[in-house]
Amino acid sequence: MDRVGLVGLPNSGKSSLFNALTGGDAVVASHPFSTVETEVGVAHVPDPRVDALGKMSESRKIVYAGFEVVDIAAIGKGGEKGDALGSRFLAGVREVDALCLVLRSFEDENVPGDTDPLASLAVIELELALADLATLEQQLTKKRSRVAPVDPAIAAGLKAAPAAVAVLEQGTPLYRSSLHAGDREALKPFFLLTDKPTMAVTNVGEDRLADSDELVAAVEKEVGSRVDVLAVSVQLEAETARLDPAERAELLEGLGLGQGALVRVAQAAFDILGKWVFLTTGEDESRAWIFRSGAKAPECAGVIHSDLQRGFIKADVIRWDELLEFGSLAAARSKGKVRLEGKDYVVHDGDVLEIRFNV
Ligand SMILES: Nc1nc2c(ncn2[C@@H]2O[C@H](COP(=O)(O)OP(=O)(O)O)[C@@H](O)[C@H]2O)c(=O)[nH]1
Ligand SMILES: [Mg+2]
Repeated sequence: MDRVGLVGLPNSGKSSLFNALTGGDAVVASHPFSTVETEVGVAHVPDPRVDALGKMSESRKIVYAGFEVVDIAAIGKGGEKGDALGSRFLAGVREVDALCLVLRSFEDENVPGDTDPLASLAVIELELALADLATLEQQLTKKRSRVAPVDPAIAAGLKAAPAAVAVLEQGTPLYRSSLHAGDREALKPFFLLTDKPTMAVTNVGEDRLADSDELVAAVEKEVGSRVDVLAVSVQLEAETARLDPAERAELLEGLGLGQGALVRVAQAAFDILGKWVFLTTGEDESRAWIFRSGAKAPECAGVIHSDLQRGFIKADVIRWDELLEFGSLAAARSKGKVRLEGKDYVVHDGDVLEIRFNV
């Protein structure tokens, strides 16, 4: 499962966002450094496509796509300088597949901390860039003292390192830079923090929801086009997280919050991670599965089970909304609307698959 790490200054609303996404009970506290342990939870993404297919097939079970949310221990200014919290923070960031920067934009005199999202962004990015700079300099020093030939992957990384160092020395994260894709790829063996797909959430106060677009535009202008930015009124969303889904949907709708933060954050996360969703449906279950965008049918079959990839023969494929029109796979098949696709079929987001296999 993909892991998305929440990264932000103390009191930016990370633990509240964690709760809003997972429906969980992370410790929400109003003083810095109270949540130093990293929390991990799973966000299940409500998906009307799965609901509709489940109804059509009278499925006993509905399974949504999920991703892991990691509430990473807060950083403070100077946190990278090797103190316990700093190293725990960096270890937490290193373990995730994507970063979600949480930028406080709500005013509350009872909650200490900066409320300017751009100021928070600058602090966070500097911390991350400095950590990456230290990693690369370590690698380059090691290289100078090395006698034995280096692993080719590391050698390619070292070749790309000086360009990355030049960017990081400016305090600029790599996800903002114009480094070539090839160089970014070559740097992979160093597990750099700012080389990860990144998104940002500005946590707007419930009283400033109307200013959301403006806040988002300001952050977008600063971080550049590679970072997905969205506004979430985190506390409001966290308060709805424990309601049952129908009640929650109604409340969010009433507040003008649409599908809510969970769906929007999930969409952005899957987008920056390059992930799509395919679906399966039957009496047992209707289910959403996450796969690498651009993957072919056998790789998708492997997401369900490795046997299905190993013994892959063909896949029956139909788009979810087309299938709904026919009311069943059998009906769609009898009208010749189910395609039989082979090993080279590139699966689309929203495809319903039935895998034929033999092991
Ligand atoms: N008024 C207001 N308070 C918030 C909002 N988001 C978080 N808070 C409060 O800010 C404090 C810190 O939030 P928390 O999620 O623990 O932040 P963390 O330190 O980043 O994990 C808590 O008291 C929250 O209730 C918000 O959107 N509006
Ligand atoms: Mg916290």
